[in-house]
Amino acid sequence: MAPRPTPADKFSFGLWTVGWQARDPFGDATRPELDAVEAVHRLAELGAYGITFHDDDLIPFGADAATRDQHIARFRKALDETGLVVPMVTTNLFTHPIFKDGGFTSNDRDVRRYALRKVLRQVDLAAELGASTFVMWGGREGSEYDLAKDVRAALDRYREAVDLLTQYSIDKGYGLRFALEPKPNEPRGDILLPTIGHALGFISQLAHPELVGLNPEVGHEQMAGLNYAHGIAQALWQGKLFHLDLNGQRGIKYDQDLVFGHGDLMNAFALVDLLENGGPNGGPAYDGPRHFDYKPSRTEDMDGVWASAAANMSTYLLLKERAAAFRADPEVVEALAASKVGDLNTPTLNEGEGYEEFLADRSAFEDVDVDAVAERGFAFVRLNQLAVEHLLGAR
Ligand code: 3MF
Ligand code: MG
Ligand code: MG
Repeated sequence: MAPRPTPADKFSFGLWTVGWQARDPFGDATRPELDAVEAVHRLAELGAYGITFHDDDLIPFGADAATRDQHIARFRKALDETGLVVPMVTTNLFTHPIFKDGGFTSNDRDVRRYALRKVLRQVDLAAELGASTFVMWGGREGSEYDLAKDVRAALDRYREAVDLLTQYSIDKGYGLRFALEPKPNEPRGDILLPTIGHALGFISQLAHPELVGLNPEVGHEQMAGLNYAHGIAQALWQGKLFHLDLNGQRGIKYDQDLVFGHGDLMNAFALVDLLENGGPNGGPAYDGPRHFDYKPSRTEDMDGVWASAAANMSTYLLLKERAAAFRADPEVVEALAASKVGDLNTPTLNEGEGYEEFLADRSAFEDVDVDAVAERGFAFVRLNQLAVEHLLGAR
């Protein structure tokens, strides 16, 4: 039996996920429009705790002030009725044709100024709804043609935008944290800040790096052939895992946005183990929302939409259960020790040891029996097979 989620599990969904009508570059919508109020109620019934949205998901682009207020009021009412919260908010700088060459980094200065104003308005709404994280996915910030984009100038403009936003949040007392979402390509041929590593490097150049972190997405890293669990581990190590987008992806191809776990299941297992058991003393390493950014496949009707939303949560909970069983299994404990996994926490140098003492230690180099040490096996395969057996419910 799949476990049932509760708000304590902190599952959240983008309004654009269950609301996706399944229009793709080759085909029309296969599903009707979904009212935001219904999305809030259905997600709450399924056991989610939060909902997130782009401005244009809730309020049609270009709506006048009165229409905008109405949409926000209806949404707020639904939140109040259900207890669902809005932990994260984001801006759409990719759908409208004005953003065809990007928002913050368009070659057209008028577009850049417009984009920044659109985001500032959404920052106000984020604060109004009590969000703590503001995500920025620069889907159109990039190019198809190398000579058409001065990447260094584009990064200057990107920084200028992020610096303005952090200053605005500080001055207004909003207390928001900004999370950049890397993606290598799609819809642009090449997107700026393509991976977790690029985004971390960019953050170090900002005026308020402490307020800017990451919102890494499973599929986006895997589209670049990268290991998502490793990327998340580095983001955690640098104190930059502000939020995350969970979904599934099968290899290096277009952004599939499958249900979480419906891609690389072993990596999803390692990820959940890291998030839930990778903290100090074996507790959670991350306590933010478990946010799903997936697309109910184009083949699904509305029942399939809600079944797929539930599938994300139950897959996560099943993996959490399996990871707990894995950690509690004495044979796993023994295998982890045999593989010296915990030994990596021991500093390489002795306490107080500098390079002089180190160079004087013959046992570290001159007296090492290199052949004997090289013969030691690590038994990683045995450990991984135990993980597979737990994942398959054989233990
Ligand atoms: C695209 C995405 C985006 C971002 C969203 C949040 C439409 O591949 O992942 O979803 O997650 O814009 O900022
Ligand atoms: Mg995606
Ligand atoms: Mg995403």
